[in-house]
Amino acid sequence: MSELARLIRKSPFFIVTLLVLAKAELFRFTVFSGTSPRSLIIDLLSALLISCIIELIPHRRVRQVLYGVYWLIATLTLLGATVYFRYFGSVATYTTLFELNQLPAVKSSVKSLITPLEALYFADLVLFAIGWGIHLWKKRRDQWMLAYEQVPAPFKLPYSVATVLVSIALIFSVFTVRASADTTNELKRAELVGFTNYQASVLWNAFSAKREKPDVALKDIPATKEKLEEQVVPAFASSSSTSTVENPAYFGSEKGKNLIMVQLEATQNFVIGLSVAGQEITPVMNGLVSDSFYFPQVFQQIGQGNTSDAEFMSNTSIYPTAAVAMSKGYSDKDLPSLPKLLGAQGYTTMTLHPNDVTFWDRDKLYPALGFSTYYDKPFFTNDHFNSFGASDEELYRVGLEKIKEASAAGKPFYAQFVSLSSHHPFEIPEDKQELTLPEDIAGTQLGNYLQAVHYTDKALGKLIQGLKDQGLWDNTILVLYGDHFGLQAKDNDPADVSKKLGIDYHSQITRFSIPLIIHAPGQEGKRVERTGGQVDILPTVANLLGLSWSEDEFVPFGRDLLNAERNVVGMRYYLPTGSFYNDEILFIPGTGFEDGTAYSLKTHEKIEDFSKYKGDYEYILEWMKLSDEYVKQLPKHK
Ligand code: GP9
Ligand code: MN
Repeated sequence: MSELARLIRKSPFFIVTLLVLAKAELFRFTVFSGTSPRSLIIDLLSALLISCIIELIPHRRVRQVLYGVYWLIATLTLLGATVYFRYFGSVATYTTLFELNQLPAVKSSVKSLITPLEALYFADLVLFAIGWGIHLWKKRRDQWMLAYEQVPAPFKLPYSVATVLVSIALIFSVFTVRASADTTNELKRAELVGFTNYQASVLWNAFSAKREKPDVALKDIPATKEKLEEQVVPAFASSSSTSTVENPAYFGSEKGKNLIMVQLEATQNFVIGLSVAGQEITPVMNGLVSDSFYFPQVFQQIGQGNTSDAEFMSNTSIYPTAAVAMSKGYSDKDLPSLPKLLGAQGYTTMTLHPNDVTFWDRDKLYPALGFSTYYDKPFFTNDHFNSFGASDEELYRVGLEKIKEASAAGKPFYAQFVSLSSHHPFEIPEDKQELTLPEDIAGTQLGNYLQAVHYTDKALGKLIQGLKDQGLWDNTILVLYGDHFGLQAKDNDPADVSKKLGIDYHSQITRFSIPLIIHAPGQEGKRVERTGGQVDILPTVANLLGLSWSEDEFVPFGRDLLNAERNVVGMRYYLPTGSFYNDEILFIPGTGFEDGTAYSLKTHEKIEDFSKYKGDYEYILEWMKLSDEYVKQLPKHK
C-alpha cells in the first residue's frame, strides 16, 4: 500500500490524469445531470490522451512542467466553464477566450456567479499541501534517524505503452465526435462527447465550415427562403417581409418620421404592468403601452455576443450564428442594415452607449452597420452609477443634445440608445433605489433587479419628456425592447419568484420574454399577441416607415409582426439549437425532435403530444442555417 502511495506521489502521470478526470466529472455534476460509466470512460480517455502525449517527451523536467501546465489549464478551464454555464446556460467553447479582455469590466457580475462549490476545483491543492507537509516532516524525521531511504525514480510510462494509449484515445475521440455530429443540441453534444472532445468538435466544425462550399449560394438565398416558408409553414408565404406582402397594414404610416430605438439592458417583459407593494415597477412604460403597439410575446435570440448581438439583430434582422459574437466575427462584412436603409433616405444615423466602444468590438460593428456616428464613454460625464460609469439619465441627457443638433440640420434622424443602468448584478446607488420593497424581496437579486429596472424606466421618462420639450414627440417613432433576461436562474427559483411577485414565472418562457413596445405617433394603442423575436424588430419598424428593398439588397430573417399570420422564432446559445417559440409553444430539443420538451406559452404546462410541431422544428433548423449561410457569404465592406 505504501509502495502504491509512493508510486502515485512520485508519478505526475497518474496524479494529473486522475485529477483532471475528477474535475471533468465535477463539471458534469454541476453542468449536466451527472456522470455515468460511459461518460467516465470518455473523460478518462480524453485525460489520458494528453497525459500520454506528455509521457512521450523524453526530458523529465519538461514533462514535469507540462504536467503542471496541463493541470492548471484543465482546472481553470473547467472552473471558468462552470461559472460561464451559470450565466449563459451553454457550454463555453474556445471562442469565448476571445472575449477574456472584457472580464475586468464585468468583474462584479462574475463575482456574483461564483458559488462555494467552485472551491472543489482547488481541493487538490489542499491535499497537495497536506501531503507536502507530511513529506517534509517525514524527511526531517528520517534524517534525524539517519535512515532516510532513497525514493524511487519517478514513474514513467514506457514509450510503447504511451504510444498505444495515445492511438487508442485518439481513435476513440474521433469516433465519439463523429458519432455526435448530427446532434444539433449543443448541450447534449457536449454531454455525449465530454468537454475536451466538444472543443475539438467545435473547432472541427468551424474548420470544415470554412472549407466547405455553402449549401445555398448567396444569389439563391431569397428563393430558397421563400420555398422553405411555402413548404413548411404555408401561412408565412404571404407575410415573410414587408417587401413581399401585398397590402400590408400600416405600411408607410410613419413615413419620414424620426426613429429612436432604445435597447433596454436586461429588461424582461414580466415587469411591464407589474406592481409590488402597491408600486408600479415601470410606470413610464406602462403609460406608453396604452397608446402604443405592445407585443407581450417576444423573445430574446442573442448568441455569444449578448447585448451587442441584440444591437446586431435589431439592425439587420439576421440571426446570430452564436459561434462567436457577431461584432467579432462579422464586422468585416457589408451588412445590410437599418442605418443603411435610412441613411439612403437622408436620415442622420447615430448610436449611443456609455461604455467604451471597444467592448464587444463595437468600434468595428458600428461602421459595419453603417451608423454615421457613435457616442461612447468619453462623450458622457461619469456619474459613477455602476462599474461601467455613466447612468442612463446621463445617456439620455447627452442623447437629447445630439438629437437636437441632428434635427436642427433639418434632416430626419435615427438614434439607437443602448441603456446600461440595469446591468447585472443590478446593484445601483442607494439614493437611486426608490422602491420600498417587502422584506422578503429587499436586498435579494430580485429586489435589486426591480430597483434597477424601476430606475431604467424613470430615466426613460426623462428621454420622453425631453423629446416632448423639443417638440419631437409627435414626429418620432419610439421603439423599446429588452436585450435579454436579467434574473439569473441560479439566484431565482421560479417558484419563489412566482410566489413573491404573484405571477407565474417560468424558467424559460418568462425569463427569455422581453418587452417590445412601439410608440407610433397617430396610431392607437394595440396589444399584438403574435410571437416574435429580436429579428422581427427591423421588418416591423421598416413597415411602419414604409421602407422597401430589393432581394439583392437585403434579405431579412424576421417578419413584420403587425402583418405576420403566424410566426416561429428560433433561439440558440441560451437554449440549444433547434429550440423555437411559435404562437403556441416553446420547444426545446433533446438529441432530436422526438425526445424534446414542449411547454404551452399560455399555461406554461408541459405538452405531451407535440408531434404536430415537427414541421416547425425542421423549418427553424433550415431557416437559421440559411441565415448563417447568408451572413457568411456577404461581401466584405470597404
Ligand atoms: C457593456 C454591455 C455589457 O457595453 O454591453 O452587457 P452584456 O453584454 O454583458 O449584457
Ligand atoms: Mn446586456
